[in-house]
Amino acid sequence: MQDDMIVSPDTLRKDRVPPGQRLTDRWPVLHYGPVPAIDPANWTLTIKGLVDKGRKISYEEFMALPQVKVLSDIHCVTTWSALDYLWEGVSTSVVKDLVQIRPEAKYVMAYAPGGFSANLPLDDFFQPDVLFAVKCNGHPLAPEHGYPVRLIVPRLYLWKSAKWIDGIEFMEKDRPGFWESHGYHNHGDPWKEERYS
Ligand SMILES: Nc1nc2c(c(=O)[nH]1)N[C@H]1C(S)=C(S)[C@@H](COP(=O)(O)O)O[C@H]1N2
Ligand SMILES: [Mo]
Repeated sequence: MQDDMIVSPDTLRKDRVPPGQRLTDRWPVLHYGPVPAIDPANWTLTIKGLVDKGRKISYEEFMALPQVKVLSDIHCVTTWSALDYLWEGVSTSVVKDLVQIRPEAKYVMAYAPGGFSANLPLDDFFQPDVLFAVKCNGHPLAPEHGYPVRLIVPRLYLWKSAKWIDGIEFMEKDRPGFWESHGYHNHGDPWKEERYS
């Protein structure tokens, strides 16, 4: 284990597989709509909502930010789980250095092309194992897994981990995202089986 690595706490459980889940050793691909072809030269991360001043970060600026490594498992609500993913990318906590978040902000919405969104309480978004991932297990993300940048929220079902993320919005009031408006649970804790609503 590398000493600069953040270990997601659920990987340290005696039984790492949440209730109702089974292990798979291949990595399924799951999303709504087509895989967008994103040229990093045109990719930006928009930070908006309850911040002092909205920002649009270019890929070059983004890649110059400090990076972290996170070890986590992944759990899809469709009942597959997979263990030991090593993510590399930018910790969500870096956003606090890029913008001043207003104290009223309690939720964040993550956005991706084609109308995708996923909502999260700020407390979940700013856990130390949450990151904007650019690599998985030493390789850049494959297009179908979110290239160039995806969110990874290890402690919640994988639908919160927006692939191809291109924006975040800080909000005072919660609002359902894409899957949450299609019957998925608003929160999505796999250990509590918060699957559907
Ligand atoms: N942009 C986008 N991200 C998304 C989705 C989506 O439809 N669009 N689906 C989510 C769901 S339901 C799952 S299970 C995971 C699957 O990630 P994977 O294809 O890398 O396994 O992506 C999540 N992120
Ligand atoms: Mo999913």
